[in-house]
Amino acid sequence: MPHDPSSSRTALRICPLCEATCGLTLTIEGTRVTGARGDREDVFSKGFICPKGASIGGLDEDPDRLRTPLVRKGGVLTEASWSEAFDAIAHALPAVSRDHGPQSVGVVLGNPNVHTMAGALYPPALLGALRTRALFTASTLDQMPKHVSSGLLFGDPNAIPVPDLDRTDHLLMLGANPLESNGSLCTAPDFPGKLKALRRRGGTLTVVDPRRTRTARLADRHVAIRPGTDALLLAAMAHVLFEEKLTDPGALADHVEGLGEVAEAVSDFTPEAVAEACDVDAGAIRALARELAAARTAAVYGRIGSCTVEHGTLASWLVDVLNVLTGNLDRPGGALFPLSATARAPRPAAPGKGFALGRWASRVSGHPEAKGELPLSALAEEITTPGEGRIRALIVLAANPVLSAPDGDRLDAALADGLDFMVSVDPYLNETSRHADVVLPPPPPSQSAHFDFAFNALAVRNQVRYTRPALPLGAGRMDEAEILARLVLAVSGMHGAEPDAVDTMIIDRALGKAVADPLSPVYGRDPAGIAAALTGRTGAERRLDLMLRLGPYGEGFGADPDGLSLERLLAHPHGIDLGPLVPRVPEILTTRSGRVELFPAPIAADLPRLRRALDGRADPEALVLIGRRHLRSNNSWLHNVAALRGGSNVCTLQIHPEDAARLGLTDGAPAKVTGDGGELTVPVEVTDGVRTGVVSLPHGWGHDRPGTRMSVAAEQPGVNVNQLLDGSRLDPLSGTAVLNGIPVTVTPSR
Ligand SMILES: Nc1nc2c(c(=O)[nH]1)N[C@H]1C(S)=C(S)[C@@H](COP(=O)(O)OP(=O)(O)OC[C@H]3O[C@@H](n4cnc5c(=O)[nH]c(N)nc54)[C@H](O)[C@@H]3O)O[C@H]1N2
Ligand SMILES: Nc1nc2c(c(=O)[nH]1)N[C@H]1C(S)=C(S)[C@@H](COP(=O)(O)OP(=O)(O)OC[C@H]3O[C@@H](n4cnc5c(=O)[nH]c(N)nc54)[C@H](O)[C@@H]3O)O[C@H]1N2
Ligand code: SF4
Ligand SMILES: [Mo]
Repeated sequence: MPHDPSSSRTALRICPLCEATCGLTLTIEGTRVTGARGDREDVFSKGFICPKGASIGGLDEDPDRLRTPLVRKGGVLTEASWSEAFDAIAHALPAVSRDHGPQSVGVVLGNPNVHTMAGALYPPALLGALRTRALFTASTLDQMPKHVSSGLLFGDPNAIPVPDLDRTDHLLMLGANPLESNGSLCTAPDFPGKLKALRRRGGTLTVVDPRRTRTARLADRHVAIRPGTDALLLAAMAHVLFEEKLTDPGALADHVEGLGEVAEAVSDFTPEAVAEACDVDAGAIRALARELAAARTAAVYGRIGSCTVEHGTLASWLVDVLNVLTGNLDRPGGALFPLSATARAPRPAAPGKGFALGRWASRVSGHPEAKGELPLSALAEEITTPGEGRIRALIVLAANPVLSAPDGDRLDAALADGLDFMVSVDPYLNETSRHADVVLPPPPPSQSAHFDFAFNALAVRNQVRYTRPALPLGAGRMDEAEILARLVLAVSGMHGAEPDAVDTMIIDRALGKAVADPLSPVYGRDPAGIAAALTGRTGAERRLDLMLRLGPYGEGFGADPDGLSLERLLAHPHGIDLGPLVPRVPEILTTRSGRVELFPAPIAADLPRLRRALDGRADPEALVLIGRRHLRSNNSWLHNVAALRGGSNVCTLQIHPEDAARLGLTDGAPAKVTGDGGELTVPVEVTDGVRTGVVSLPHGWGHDRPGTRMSVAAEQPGVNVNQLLDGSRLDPLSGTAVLNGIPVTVTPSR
C-alpha cells in the first residue's frame, strides 16, 4: 500500500515522563505527533493520562531540541556530523584515561536513564570499558537511602518493597505527593484514582508532610511534621508497637533476625521524647502506631521527603521496620516485592553475598561509596581539587547537575574550567550540556522504542509492555541505543566497529553464564545456537528477547512454550498482565544470613546521630526550606514545553501567613532567601498550605545562564533552589544530598 504522509494514524507509546509508565495512544500526522490520549486497552494504565503525557507532542517537536551532534570548534559548539562527534570522543577520552588513569574519567547518570531503554542497557558496559569508580548519579539526590536500607535488610539494594495500593486497608505515606508526582518507587498509573479507591473501600490514608498537599487533602489524616524528623516519628511508632506488645511479624517471623535489638534500639525514642522535635503530639504518634497495628492490612511508604533528608537511610529503614513489625512486609495488602519479566528468575532460598557499603571512598572528602556510586554533591570538588585521580574528563548521560545538585554555581565553574574534555548525551543545550565538548542528541520519544526495565520492578502489579518506535528515525537521527553503543566503542579502543558488537558481546557473556548455571533452563546447551534463536530488529531488542526468555515468566528457549518472549510480547501491543504481587520471602533474600537482617551494623552505628537530634530545642523563629513538585513539570527539563507552562507551575517561595507577617513579607513581593551555599531573590507566595517554620521552593528552575538553547524556559527562568546549598549536608550512609529541611533565613527584598 502506498504511504500517504499526510494521513492521520495512531500508534502506541509508553510514556517516559514519569514513573507511572502510562500507555499512550499517539495521533500521528505525517511525521508529527499531533495528539496523545490514554490507551484504554493498556493492561496496566487502562486509559489514564496526565497533562504531561497529553503534551508529549509538544515535547516531541520542540524546535529547541538538538537535531545534530554539536562539537566544540575554536571554543564554540558547532553543528557536526555523527562521525565527527565520535571521532572527537575517540581521540580525546582514551588519551585522558591513558595519561591520568581510569579514575580521571567521571560518569554522571541522570534521571531519564531510568526512562529509556538505552539508559538501562548500556551504562554498565560504558563503566566496564572505562574501569572507573568515578560514578555519580541522580540516585544520590533521590532514592539512594532506600537502596542502602534494602541492601542492608534484604541483601539486594534493588529489592524495594512497594505498597500494595490496590488491596491495602491502610496506607501511611511520608514525604510523597503522588497527586503531583504521579508516584515514585511505586509505579502505579492513576495513583490518585487508587488512593480514592482505597478510601471508597473503607480503607484509610494518612499523609505525613509539612505541606497540606493535594495528596494530604485527600487523606483521612494529615500530619504536618517538622521537616527532617520522620526518622524520629517512625522510631517512636516502633517504640509504641514494642511497648504496647503490638508487634506481630506474622508469616515473616521465621525469616527475620534482630527484632530484639531493634526493640532495645528504639527504647529511648518515646513519643514524648520526639514530640517536640517532630512537632507532633505524643498522643497522635501513639494513635498512628495503634492504627497501623490494628489495620487488617497496611503499608508504610516513604518517598522524597523521607529520603533526601538528614536521616534519610534511617527513615527508609524504619519504614520497612514498621512493615515487618506489623506483619505487613511481604503480604498481600502490605508492602510486597514485585517480580518483573526481565528480573532474574527466582531460585531456591539460600544465603547470599550480602550488601557491602563503603568498599571505597571519594578522593577528596572520603565519602563512602554506596551501590558503587559516589555522592553527586562531591562531583565539583573531585574536578577542582588537584592531585592524582582528579577528574579531568566527564561523560554526562541525561543529567543536568548544574540545576539538580547542590551548589550549581560551583559545579558550573568546575565544568567550565576544570575539565580537559566533556561529553553530554542530551536532547537539549542546557545549563550542564553547554559545557560539553561534544553533545550527542537522542531522537524524540516518538522515534524511540520503550521498555521499562527499572519501573516494572517497582510496579504495584506485575505486567509487561513494550512499544516500538511510533515513527521511523528522522533524517540525521541516531537511536539512543546506537549512540551509547558507539560511545562504548569509542572509549574502549574499538571506535568505528559496528555498534551491534556491543550487544553481541553482552549477549555472549550472559549466555556463557546461563549455560553454565544448573538452575538455568538453558543449562548445558550450546550458547551459539541460543544466540542464533534470538529475535529482534536491533541489538537492544535481541537483548530484551534474551532477558524475557530467561526471565521469571520466560519460555526458556523451549522449556515453557507458553512463556514470554519478545515475539509473544509484540503480539500483545497493550501489554500482558502477569498478576498481582505475590510474597517472595525467603527466595528474594540475599543477605549472608539468608534472613531479613532487621538491625544491620551500619544502621546501629548511625542511630546515635538520630538520638542527638532529640536534644536540640527548636528555635521558634527558625525557618527550614523544603521542595515541592508541580504536576506539569519534570525536574529541570520540561519547562521548555509551552503547553505545560503557567498555572500553579511557578517558581515561588511558599510561606505560612504567620511567618510572612512576622518577617514583613507580602504575597507576590520579592524575598531574599539565604542558605549555606548562597542567596537568591524570589517572589513570595503566602499560603497556609505550608506549615509554620517552613518555606518551600521547587527545584529544576534557574534557566538564566548564557549559552543555553531553551528559549521557552528562559522566558520565565525562575531561581535555582540548589544554590542555597553548599553540598556539605549529606545523609552519611548513602551519600544522598540533604535537599529538604535546610536552615534558611528570609527577608524582604527591596
Ligand atoms: N532541591 C532539589 N533538588 C532536586 C530534587 C528535589 O526534590 N529538590 N530532586 C532530585 C531528583 S529526585 C532527581 S531524580 C534529580 C534529577 O537530576 P537530573 O537527572 O540531573 O535532572 P533532570 O532535570 O531530570 O535532567 C535530565 C536531563 O536529561 C535530558 N533528557 C531528557 N530526556 C532524555 C533522553 O531521552 N535521553 C537523554 N540522553 N537525555 C534526556 C534533559 O534534557 C536533562 O538535561 O534532581 C534532584 N534535585
Ligand atoms: N510532575 C512531576 N512529577 C515528577 C517529577 C517532577 O519533577 N514533576 N519528578 C519525578 C522524580 S525524579 C521523582 S524522584 C518523584 C518524586 O515523587 P514524590 O516523592 O511524590 O515527590 P514530591 O512531589 O516532591 O513529594 C515530596 C513531598 O515531601 C514533602 N516533604 C519535604 N520534606 C519533608 C520531610 O522532611 N518530611 C516529610 N514527611 N515530607 C517532606 C514535600 O512537601 C512534598 O510534598 O517524582 C517524579 N515525578
Ligand atoms: S502520569 Fe506519568 S506516565 Fe502517565 S501520562 Fe503522566 S507523565 Fe506520563
Ligand atoms: Mo528523582
